[in-house]
Formats: sequence, structure tokens, C-alpha cells
Amino acid sequence: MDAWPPAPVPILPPSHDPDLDGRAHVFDTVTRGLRIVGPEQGTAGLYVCGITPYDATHLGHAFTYLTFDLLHRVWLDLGLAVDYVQNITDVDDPLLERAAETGQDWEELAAEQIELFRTDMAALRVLPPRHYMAATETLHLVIDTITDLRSKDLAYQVADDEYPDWYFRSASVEHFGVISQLTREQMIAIFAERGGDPERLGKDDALDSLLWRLARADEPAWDSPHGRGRPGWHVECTSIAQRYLGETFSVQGGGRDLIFPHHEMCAAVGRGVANGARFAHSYVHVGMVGLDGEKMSKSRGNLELVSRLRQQGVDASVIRLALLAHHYRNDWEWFATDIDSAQRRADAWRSAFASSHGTPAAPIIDNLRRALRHDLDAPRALAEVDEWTSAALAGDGTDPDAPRQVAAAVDALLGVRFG
Ligand code: 5CA
Ligand code: ZN
Repeated sequence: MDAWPPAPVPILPPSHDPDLDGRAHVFDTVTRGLRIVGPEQGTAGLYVCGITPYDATHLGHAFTYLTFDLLHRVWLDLGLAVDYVQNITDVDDPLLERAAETGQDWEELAAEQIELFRTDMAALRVLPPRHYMAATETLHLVIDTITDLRSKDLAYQVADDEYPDWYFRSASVEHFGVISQLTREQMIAIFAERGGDPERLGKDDALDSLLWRLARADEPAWDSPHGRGRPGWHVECTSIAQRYLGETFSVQGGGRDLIFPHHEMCAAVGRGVANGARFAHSYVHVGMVGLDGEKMSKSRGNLELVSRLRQQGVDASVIRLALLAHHYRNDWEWFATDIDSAQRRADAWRSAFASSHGTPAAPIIDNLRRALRHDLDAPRALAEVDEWTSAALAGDGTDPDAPRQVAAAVDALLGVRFG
């Protein structure tokens, strides 16, 4: 699948601050602490769980992709190459259910929503993945993964005469549970809430996850050596990640709602395939964006859409600034007034970047780097630029190159550039 066009990323001058850390540190869900992510040199591998395309990009999605865009930019600034992979869950229960409810063809619904997402991501200047892979394009990868798991006795058919679907022996894999750190009872409860089927009769274990669902009437299905059917959700992400990033890679990311079951199950399938080798080095999770007191979600219908705000005339750079005002690890709630404060900030920055002089850029660029390398602290980075902006607008500083240099750093590191 084609991703969206990349925004150019200015290359910044190297820092001369000996105290500036030359690595990216991010909170890792497994160790519950900050961890260096990405190699010292070479290529960092990033897999971020993509959309299920049945409703347009809401601010929660945008916040998640923006968070990993910051990591992408930090890595680029550190001189690393970034191999970024993202999937599209374009065949799964929620998408098919939505299409059935509205009478729309599921493929048409998916195509529409993918297009809207791409347009939103491009407008927000989110750097595109190098490999943007839809589930329907990668069936062969899932099929091969299941063949491999079968050969290791990690896959079995459920005892069901009518639909003997294929399942994965999740809990038999070593280290199952290290990401979510939940009790078995908690896992079972959350599994049921988030698309799992712990109650299904005929499974060997309640926590086993679906690999291949055999064809039901009125559901899309594809031929395979495992029978005609369609892929399960978790195995899709594992198969795509391992195909494009190798058995083990730097970071798997997504919203916090994916910690369990999704990322726990992905990691277990990954270890199954890789004979016990770890799947991602680190797992990074983004707080949930809410609206009207609840998590913003398609199923609840309490959405604020990037596209709706843009249609209302809000500049995408202002939406980006409104989102960056929140630290990625916090849950937070969207208020319409967030746009007003972001607009004020954008106006001030724009004026300062257009001024004829300012205080020198090097210290503020160092501080931006410091803030972002230390757990992607976007709010602190914004505060740094605010401070420089106030000084420039007050007429402090005589450096004629500073406004252009600060604007380039804000573009490269924060992805904010005014049209
Ligand atoms: N297709 C799967 C991942 S493989 C999926 O979860 N799709 S999604 O469309 O529901 O979500 C897309 C991404 O946005 C996921 O990383 C999810 O964790 C994140 N996300 C969803 N809702 C929110 C929210 N309210 N706040 C922050 N991130 C969210
Ligand atoms: Zn995923």
C-alpha cells in the first residue's frame, strides 16, 4: 500500500554541548522505566500499530502517530536510519461489523478511510512508514507464520466440528505476560473486552489467540493450506513486523489500549516464530485521549476528527501544536479550547520566526534535543520555543540567523512548519 508523501526534514548542525546525551531514552512498558531505544549507529526498526479503517482519524489516533513521529525525528537527528513499518487492519471484525451495519461494501469503507487517514497524516507532517502494509496484502506472510507455528506445535485447531479455527498457544510461550504484567484473571477479563474469546468452547486455554478464522457465510475469505479463511489480528502485526524488520527490532508502539491483549499476543507469536528470541526490544505506549470524560473511540462515538477540524479551517500545524502540548505518557482529555491556545502559540512562533533577529539558536536547539531525547518530552520542548519566542518578540538578541535556525529546528524535531 502506498503511504503518504514525506515532508522534508531539515538537517540540523551538530551540537557542541558535551553534556547532551547522544541516545534516545523512552519509557519501556516491560521494564517500567526509561530505556535507551535504537542502536548507537545504523538502523532503528520501528513498528507502530496502524488503524482499523472503519472510522476517520480521530485525535487519539493522531496523538499516537505523532508520538512515534517524534521518536522517528529524534532518531534521524541522531544520524540513524529509521526503518518504519505500519500496518492497516483492513480485514477484522469491527470493520466488517461496521460495513454490515451501514450496508457499505467493506473494501470500499476501508479504502475511503485509509485515504482520509493518509491525507490527515500528510497534513500533520507525520513522516510516512517505509512499509505501509495492509492485512489483505500480507496474507501470505500470516499463512507462512501459521505453517511455522504448526510445525512447532504452537498452533492447533479448536475442537469445533463446524468451524475448527486455528489458535495459538499463547500462554505456553516463555515470558508471556511480561508486557502487561497482569494476573491471569485480569488477562481473561481484558481479553474478553478487547476482541478476544476466552469463553470459546474447544480451546485448550482461555488465553489462546485466534490465528486463522475459517470462512463463515458473508465474510471475506482466502484459500490457504490451513483452510479457506481470514487472518487473526495479532498474528497479522507479528508477521508484518518480522518480515520487514527481522525477528527482533527496536520498538513496537501503539496506544496504551494495545498493551493487552494485542502487544502481549504479538510478542508471544513473535517468540514462537523466533524460537524464543525477543520480539521488540522495547514496547512504548501512548496515553489515551478522551473526550467528554471518556476514551475517544469509534465504538463510543465521542470523536473529534482531524479532518473535521481541518474542514473548519484549523491549520494542521495548529492541530499538531495542540497535540504536542500533552506528554505522550499521560491520558488527557480534548477540549475545543485546546485549539485556541495552540493558535496563540502558532501566531507567536510564526511572528518570531519572521523577525530579523533573536537570541542565538544553538542553546535552544540543544534544549529541544535534550527534551525530546529524554522520553519525548514535547511539552518541555514547546516551553523552550515559547521562551525563545518571547525574547525574540521583546526585541532581545541580535543574531540575524537565529529565527531561521530555530524555525528549522522546530521543523526537524517537532515537525511544525507554518505554510
Ligand atoms: N489496527 C489496530 C492496531 S494493529 C488498532 O488498534 N486500530 S485502531 O484504529 O483502533 O487504533 C489505531 C492506533 O491508535 C492504535 O495504536 C491505538 O492504540 C491508537 N488509539 C486508538 N484510540 C486512541 C485514543 N483514544 N488515544 C490514543 N491513541 C489511541
Ligand atoms: Zn497491531
